[in-house]
Amino acid sequence: MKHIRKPIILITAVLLLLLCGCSTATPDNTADQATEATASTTAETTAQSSTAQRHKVIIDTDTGSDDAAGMILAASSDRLDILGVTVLYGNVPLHQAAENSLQALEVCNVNAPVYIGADKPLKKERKEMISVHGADGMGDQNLIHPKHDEEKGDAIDFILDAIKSDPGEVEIIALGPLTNIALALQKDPDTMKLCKHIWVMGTTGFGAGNATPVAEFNVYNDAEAYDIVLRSELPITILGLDMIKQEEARLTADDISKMANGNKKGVFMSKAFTKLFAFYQKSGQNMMLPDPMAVACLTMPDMVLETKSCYGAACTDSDATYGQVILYQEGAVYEAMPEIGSYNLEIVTKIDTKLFKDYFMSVMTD
Ligand SMILES: [Ca+2]
Repeated sequence: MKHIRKPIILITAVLLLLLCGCSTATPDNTADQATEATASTTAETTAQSSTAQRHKVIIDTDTGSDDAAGMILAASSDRLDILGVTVLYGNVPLHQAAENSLQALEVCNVNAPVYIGADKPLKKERKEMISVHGADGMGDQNLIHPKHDEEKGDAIDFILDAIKSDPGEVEIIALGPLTNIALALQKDPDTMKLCKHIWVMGTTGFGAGNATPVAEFNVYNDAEAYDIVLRSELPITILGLDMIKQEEARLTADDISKMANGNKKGVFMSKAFTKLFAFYQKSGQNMMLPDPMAVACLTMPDMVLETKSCYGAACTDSDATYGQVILYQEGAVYEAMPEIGSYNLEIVTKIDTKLFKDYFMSVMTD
């Protein structure tokens, strides 16, 4: 029976992915093409197309230094409109994460509201850990005291209101645990169905973990939240650790020194990376840039050379595998493949690492 079922699963998956517009690294292609087909003049087509290419995003983040660098890429890009930033626990205490976000925005002269979200995982007890980014998440350099304050409102309400007021247009870039997004899904699943796309830095990809041998830090912080988001059927693209670990994509001592002599953003980040870079150097490694690479999937889409459709499930019920995300790849043969019917995520499987690094450095130095 399984040999008969597989083509049906594949056809269903392809149809679903086409409907969701998430079969490639640039998920709004389908929407763009549809928009262009209805335009009556070339001028209208061009205008609509360039508008469609700007992503309206909410950045959901646990702002430590690499999140801040990702926000700087986002705030420096003419491809994105940042509607707001929602913070949650993870790297640093909540209000510190908000302040770090305001710092990153201020360095780019971008004013976007910053909202406070979840202070703990859905079910798991939260353990305070010493951040590898420094106690303040930004290298303990006393960098900037931002002019603006965090907003009074709640992050979950902000996410839902933003999606409600622009249905089908708002995308979320998730750079921390997925607790805020899971809470929004629990509070108002119908509104969340109108979220255009979720871009996620998380999971091990097809490689090893960093929280445990099988789990990546963001998933390990709240695997229950990942489970809810993966089951939501929202279009999701995930960038995993395997892509980020590639040597050519890492920051070297030479890069840090170029940033220190670069522009305002480079000087700021070279200082903010002090503790994180030292942490890597202690074990003789260059520094990974997880959150900047996740943001660059939108701001430098040419860097994404390949994605694969997968069915992903987060492990929530075992100490040993807690936070592992099991990925069933489209086209692979699994003797005990569950009857999934569709693939629920796209995962990035090939990055032009040189293009990414050149792009990152150009934002910090040009
Ligand atoms: Ca993060």
